[in-house]
Amino acid sequence: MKITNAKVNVTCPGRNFVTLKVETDEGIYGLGDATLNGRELSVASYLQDHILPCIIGRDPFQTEDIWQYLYRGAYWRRGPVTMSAIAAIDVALWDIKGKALNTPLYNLLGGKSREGVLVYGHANGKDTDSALEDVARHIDAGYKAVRVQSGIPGLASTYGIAKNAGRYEPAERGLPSEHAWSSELYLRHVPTLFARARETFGEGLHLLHDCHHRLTPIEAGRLGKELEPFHLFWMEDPTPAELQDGFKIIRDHTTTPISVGEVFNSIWDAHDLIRNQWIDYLRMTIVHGGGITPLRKAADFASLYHVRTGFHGATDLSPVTMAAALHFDTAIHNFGIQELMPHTEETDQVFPHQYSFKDGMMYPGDAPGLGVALDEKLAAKFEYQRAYLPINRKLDGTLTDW
Ligand code: GCO
Ligand code: MG
Repeated sequence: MKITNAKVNVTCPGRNFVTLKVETDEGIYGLGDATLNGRELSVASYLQDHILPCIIGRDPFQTEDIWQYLYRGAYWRRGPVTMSAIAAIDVALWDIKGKALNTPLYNLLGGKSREGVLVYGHANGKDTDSALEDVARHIDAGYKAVRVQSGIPGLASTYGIAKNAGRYEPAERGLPSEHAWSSELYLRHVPTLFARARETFGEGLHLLHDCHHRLTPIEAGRLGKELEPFHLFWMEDPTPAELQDGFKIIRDHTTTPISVGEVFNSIWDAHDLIRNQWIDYLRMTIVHGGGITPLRKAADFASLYHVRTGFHGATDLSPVTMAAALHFDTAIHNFGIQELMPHTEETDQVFPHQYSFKDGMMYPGDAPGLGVALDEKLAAKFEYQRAYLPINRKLDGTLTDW
């Protein structure tokens, strides 16, 4: 089999997505997600202008060699643009493999290790009461694990809270909006939110929280310690992770489990975190981590150190990545949990898919390959819209991590 053509699709059914379609001489095609929130067109260009010409004529079954060719052959390694582009090709080739062998992707990754994939949903609200109402709605919808974020008294807006009641989507049209931040106010509030959540819903529900890279390691140690009585499933992205040693400080102070890695794009971003057992869950996902080929190795490495996966699954991860993640989650031994932020109806129509949700679990479906398609005619109706993630400033105006 030979790759005959590869083309990039950019569409905006409610938010932007970049999708790669790789075609072969046997009429089988594969899809890969190349979406990088707020920087979408750079990945489209990396693919179209630089690497797609290099894969035409190659055997799509050679996923390992093609991955090494794109990674080592670039000379300039790593980075979110490069790795998302490589991931799109890698995932499309695994999709082709599954279709050619007439078997779902999970069978190529070890077969089923479990029947369903535990997912967590996002509950949020402008204050504790409304966040808890949203938790109750999630329980009614079947969720067994819920991330809880609420507005912080004294701050006008913050990460994770839907502007108008309903769906939370962090990317916004126009230039980046600004949030205000105070670690002091945040640290005062969050333990009270989780005290109420446990008191209201009991021990049966998994509770998660995302700090979104805002604390220093010692502040995160304090938060983790104060959250211990409420038994969180995890505390996510407590501190920016460029300095991996920072996590030792957090670990030294708390038994609250830690997840990190949605912005990672290489195992080298997590190498020290994993081998020192400073984290419990790795969130680096298939699209931003370079594809299925390297993620399989990363998950195996993590398993040696009791680290499980907890793949990023926000709305900017397209249905193609969601499908790939669900096959992966189904197959590997050290799966932890999968994030689910449901897409808009338009997005689901542009990407018809086999995966499904029932009683707090997701299922990849049994179609060959990924089990997801792209309706190119419909996609063409939704033109790309420039959009950005917000930025964040401390109360005195200093720019800080969002
Ligand atoms: C999460 C994330 C997202 C990100 C978004 C950035 O845990 O789901 O933090 O909401 O902010 O995916 O592109
Ligand atoms: Mg996050």
